Amino acid sequence: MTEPTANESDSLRLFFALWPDDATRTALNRTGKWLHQHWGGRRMRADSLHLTLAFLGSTPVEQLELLLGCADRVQPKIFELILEQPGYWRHNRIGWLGATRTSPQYVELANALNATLTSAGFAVDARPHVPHVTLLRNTAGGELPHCAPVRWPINEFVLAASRTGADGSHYDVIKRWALA
Ligand code: 2AM
Repeated sequence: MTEPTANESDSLRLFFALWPDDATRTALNRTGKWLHQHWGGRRMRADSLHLTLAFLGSTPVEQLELLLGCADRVQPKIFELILEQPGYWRHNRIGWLGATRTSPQYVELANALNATLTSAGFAVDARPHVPHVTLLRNTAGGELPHCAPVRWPINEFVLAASRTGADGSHYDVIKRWALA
């Protein structure tokens, strides 16, 4: 397990996510470059690309063990995620790549994680979950172009912590869970 860096108040900004393998990261980054040509804005660094499954936000480090125990109880199966739908949110100026159809295994994984976290007393984001990989920030968006699908073999999920640096957010993977 990677030692996370806690801030002064000993809390971490945490989220569970799908973390791309090298080939998927390259494909997502290529789509980010292409979408940037259409919509402008600021591209996410390749090393920061991910898909959030459950967002916890600021969490006291003493709750980390409880959190890891929650994830240990989730037993998802390997599946493939196909991302082919670009999208844009006006309220936060994010340009993203998502899925028009998510597999039942994806829904099971996201639901199981959110359910076990909620039952342990963690306050997860309660808004409807839109599976997406953020590719652009501060973008004007525009027409939705057709996009080459990115096929992502999912064989693990991770717990990650975010820190804010001068050049944007940085993410540290704290622990990985292999899918069966
Ligand atoms: P975003 O890329 O759409 O901003 C780390 O910040 C990750 O958590 C990012 O994937 C981010 O999504 C997501 N995130 C940040 N705030 C969130 C919130 N309130 N609810 C759900 N996800 C959030």
